[in-house]
Amino acid sequence: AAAVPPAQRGSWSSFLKSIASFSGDLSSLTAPPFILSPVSLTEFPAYWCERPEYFAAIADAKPGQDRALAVLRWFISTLKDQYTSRNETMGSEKKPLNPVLGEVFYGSWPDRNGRGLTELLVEQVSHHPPITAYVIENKKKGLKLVGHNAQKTSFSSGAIIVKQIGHAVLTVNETEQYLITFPRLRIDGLWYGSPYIELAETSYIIGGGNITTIEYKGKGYFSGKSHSFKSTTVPIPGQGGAGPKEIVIEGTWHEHSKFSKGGAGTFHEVHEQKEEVTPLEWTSELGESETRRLWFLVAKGIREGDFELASREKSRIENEQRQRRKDEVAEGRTWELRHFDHVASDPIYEQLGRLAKIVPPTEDVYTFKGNWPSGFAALASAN
Ligand code: 0T9
Repeated sequence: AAAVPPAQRGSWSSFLKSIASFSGDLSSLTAPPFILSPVSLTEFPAYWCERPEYFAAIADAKPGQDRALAVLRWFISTLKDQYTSRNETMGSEKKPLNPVLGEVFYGSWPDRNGRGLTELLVEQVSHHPPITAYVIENKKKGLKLVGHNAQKTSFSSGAIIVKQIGHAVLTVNETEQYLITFPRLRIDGLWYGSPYIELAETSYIIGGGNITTIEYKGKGYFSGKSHSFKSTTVPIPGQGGAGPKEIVIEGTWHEHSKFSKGGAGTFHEVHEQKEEVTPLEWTSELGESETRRLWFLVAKGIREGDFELASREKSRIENEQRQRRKDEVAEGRTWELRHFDHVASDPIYEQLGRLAKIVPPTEDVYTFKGNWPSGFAALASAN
């Protein structure tokens, strides 16, 4: 196990044993320090918008096939950041901080070249199991993405298999809706202490008169390359307009993809320039549960190798949470979500999902209350 520091070999192998004999919520297992990331999962939805020009381009595309491809291009443009960026910045995939209930993250990307201000709001809506809900909005372009993510993990021949639960709905001009589902993950390289993600199986983008099915494969399949995908876009029967019946795109999601049917040339080239989110500045309005404020000392401990500080602070946060839950029970209260309402089923998911026979046929949903913190209004007027 080359990447494991000698002093942590014992704890890494017991961590691996506990994963192997465990399925469900991995986030609560204690891992050795070298594999810890100082970033909480509530920051992950920012990956949807690190290339904001592709998000904005959805609004500029012609409704129909052009727009379906613009949605696909934006989606593909996020995958490198979503699934390989920890390897690039920290040397391998790392275990993110496990968000507490009510943890929030707010941020934005500035309006540049007329693309509009992009705003992000994230809330941890469940702790056990971890569920993260988010909204991304570009008001100028009339774009709004609302989604939630959870994971079901299992262990199979040395790898962690992560089934993503949840979905996102992108609304264009308050009328056109696209249902987006997420791929399955396989986390390999565990034995050597250098985990990395490969994507597998299928995810969908359904809406605007088209269905796009994206298949993911690793080394030794379609093209022999890691991080390969093949997408097929077809008109929804009775809803499609003019244009090719079927558009097929093939390539790798972290580098280059091209049309192999219904078009020609490059579809997408992942460039190096990405823009990290600018967090809203800490204010008393955002409160103690703002992720970077909440985890500040834990993150500092992890970054600086002061694991005593990290684990002391982590225990403090966890104990405080346990106490809150006890108090709620004692006082007959339940935790209220700040920005979302939990609804047992989602008619948009059901209606669009049916068109591609996706499973499960229904899912719950977190609808946004529309209450952006006032800090965003200042940003919007500065733009
Ligand atoms: C949604 C993304 C998700 C979250 C992370 C599986 C994982 C938690 C969920 C699916 C984002 O849009 C995309 C990227 C990475 C995913 C994480 C990778 C990961 O390892 C963790 C899990 C919970 C672990 O921390 C497993 C233990 C760890 C030691 C392996 C590195």
